[in-house]
Amino acid sequence: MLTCGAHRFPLDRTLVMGVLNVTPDSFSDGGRYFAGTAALDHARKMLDDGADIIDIGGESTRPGAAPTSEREELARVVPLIEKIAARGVPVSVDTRKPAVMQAAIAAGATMINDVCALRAPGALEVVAGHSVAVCLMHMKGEPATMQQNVTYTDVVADVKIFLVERAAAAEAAGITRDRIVLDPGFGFGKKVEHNLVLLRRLSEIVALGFPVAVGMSRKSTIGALTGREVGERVAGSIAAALAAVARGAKIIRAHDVRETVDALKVWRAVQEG
Ligand code: 7PJ
Repeated sequence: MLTCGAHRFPLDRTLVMGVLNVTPDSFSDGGRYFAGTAALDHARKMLDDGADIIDIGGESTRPGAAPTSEREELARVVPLIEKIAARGVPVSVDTRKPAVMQAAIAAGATMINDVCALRAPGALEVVAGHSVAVCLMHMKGEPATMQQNVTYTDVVADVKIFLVERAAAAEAAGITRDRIVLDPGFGFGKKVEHNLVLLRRLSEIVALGFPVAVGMSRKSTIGALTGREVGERVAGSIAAALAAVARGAKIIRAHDVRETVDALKVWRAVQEG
């Protein structure tokens, strides 16, 4: 069972988290949902397509991205969270900043998706003070430089040690287990070979005992394996998602919700048959 505020997910099937970027510079859909009602329309479409959670991000964390000010990030995400959460939809906010977490929760977000795993001073306390869920993600380094000189002796061991430590920190701060999700952070300070090993051995992360989320949708590893540009990576992304589900992933973070939901329906029917 995953508790996201008033929303409770039994986790008897894989959840799909639809990505809604409201940034001018996100790698896969930067600028597209930045103006007018476009973001809201896209959220509505993802919900029609079967998304369980809408993940709203106002800061690009792509390799080399420039940082976004707190003020700017708040202006991008808060009005949107209010509108979407008001419909009773589970909303996650993709942020590293405690002040944005706080404002997002006040606006109705019921999940905090933090690529820094609540390492910013004050972040643990903000989440602990509410009944929201949190996704703790592994990242090696900082977005600006994370893809430079990446080395690991055992990437799976490093990710596991980090996630265990962050989950313990979260629990020590008062965040109950039913609110914690772990994510190995595909592409965050990882080369293609690291991402592949992490995916191949994802069961080891699942064995830590928390629901595992994965986000490989449209990422450069998919591009490297298929030779496709960002907009042509749906099939590759779905193959990666199914490989993750086969190893026990419970949440798939995806841009192409309709295709991902269809693939999961077929997958589930086969498993249950
Ligand atoms: C991830 C994320 C991921 C989680 C991004 C993109 C790049 N959050 N935020 N996991 N990636 N939990 O939009 O593909 O892999 S930003």
